[in-house]
Amino acid sequence: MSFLEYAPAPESTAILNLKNEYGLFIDGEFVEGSGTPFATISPADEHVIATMQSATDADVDRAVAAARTAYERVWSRMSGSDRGKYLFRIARLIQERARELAVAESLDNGKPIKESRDVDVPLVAAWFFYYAGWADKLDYAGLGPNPRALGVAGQVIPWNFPLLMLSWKIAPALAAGNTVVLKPAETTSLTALLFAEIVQQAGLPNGVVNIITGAGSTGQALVRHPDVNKIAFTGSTAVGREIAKSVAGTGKKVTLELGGKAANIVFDDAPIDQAIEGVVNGIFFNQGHVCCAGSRLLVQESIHDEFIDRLKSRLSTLRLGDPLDKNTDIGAINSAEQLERIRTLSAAGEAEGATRWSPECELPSQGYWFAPTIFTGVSTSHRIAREEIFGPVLSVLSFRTPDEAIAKANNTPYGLSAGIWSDKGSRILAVADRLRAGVVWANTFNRFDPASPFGGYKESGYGREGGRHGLGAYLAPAASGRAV
Ligand code: TAP
Repeated sequence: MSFLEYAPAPESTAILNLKNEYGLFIDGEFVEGSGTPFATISPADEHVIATMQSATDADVDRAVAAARTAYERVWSRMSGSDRGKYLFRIARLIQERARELAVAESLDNGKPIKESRDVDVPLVAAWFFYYAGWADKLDYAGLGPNPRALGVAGQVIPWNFPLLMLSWKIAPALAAGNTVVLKPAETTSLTALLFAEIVQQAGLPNGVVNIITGAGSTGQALVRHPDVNKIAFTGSTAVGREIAKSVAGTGKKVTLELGGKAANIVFDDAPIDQAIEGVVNGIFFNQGHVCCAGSRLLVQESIHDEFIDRLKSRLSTLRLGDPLDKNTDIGAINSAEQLERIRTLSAAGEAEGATRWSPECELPSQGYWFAPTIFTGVSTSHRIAREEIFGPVLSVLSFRTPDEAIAKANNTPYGLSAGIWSDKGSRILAVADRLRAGVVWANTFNRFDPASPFGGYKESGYGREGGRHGLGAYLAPAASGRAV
């Protein structure tokens, strides 16, 4: 058993130059908020990292006004190629500060440093590079010649990929010529504020990017603000539904990226070693705090027992512990609240008769931790097969035929992603065609590229982020009869 004991690694945080208190970032400056400040803590050991400001309705007004002025006076008048230069500058600064951003992200979120260092931060830079290249090519975004920016974009993001979700929101919005007010999640605001420093370093005109921290009520005030033209939200289906209701009839353009319950389907002709790695990556990457996580394993009956035995052996080699240790595979759960949700749903899995298994491991005594867990003998009616757990918990179901696999995979209110493992290209294409999921991976899982649109069906939301489609979400066709 190779689970590591949690041991702080203070030398890894030496690269950080964190402040004790962070302000709101409005109109190019860090300013005080008028709400009650709150602490952001490390989920690995619950120590306070810094104090954040809480934005009230009046602060939201200030931020939206700054974004409006920047839009009218500067950003909408700037050429696309000049906007692109700013985005390239931001992308390069992200690369220069990559180590620091990765350490801060792991500290604040709890994710393993090898993920923030090798996945999150490189993708953040890639997103800015990609959309920087689009800024002077908007005629090719799919909305006809001379498309217009929408104006001020209000953006609300979750805690699972704090910087990456920020880049998915801010990069296309700015490339398309919008200004933004972004609210990060309450438990993971730190790297958004480090990004605000990068915005200053890049010399971006004041008010083009504003970051307001606070609780859900801050997000609500932003979404409801009458001078916001576009809402981009990533988060839970419950809050997404509330947002859809509150903007109905206002003329605001909305994209919603919500939850998921992806099926990872393994056929008996799959390359088994590769599939085991893909299943592990699919559900245990980022502790399973991934909207497109492969949280339901559908394995063909003829290989079920062998596959589960080998999967268990592989899980026994995973290392859980200090997120800042380079050897860690599974870090901390982001918050006490999320830990409770994972525990509740796992208890429901046992109560409903599924068989629970975790490798032996001692969890650190402080912080929020949950051992990687597999449930076998799961049926489609079980809560753990239907509800998003958003944690390191895999529900295993079996199937006999491709038709049965497709029916089970589609038997969910969500439709964000799916995975297929098979040696036969024709089978992969035939099955992919019948899966109701926005993204289907073949013989891989959790791969992201800024050029590829991402988004879901059904309760997973609507609109696409990434690629040309993601740019189109921040544009409107040229007004007819008007020279633009
Ligand atoms: P939520 O509770 O929905 O929170 C998301 C964001 O919305 C946070 O910044 C939150 O602020 C804010 N918020 C809360 N209530 C609000 C309201 N009434 N109006 C406006 N904003 C509000 O989700 P979460 O727990 O942070 O994230 C987990 C969920 O996000 C999962 O369901 C996951 O599947 C989904 N997710 C989806 C995707 C994609 S791309 N589809 C990607 C990542 C995550 P506070 O943090 O202060 O509560």
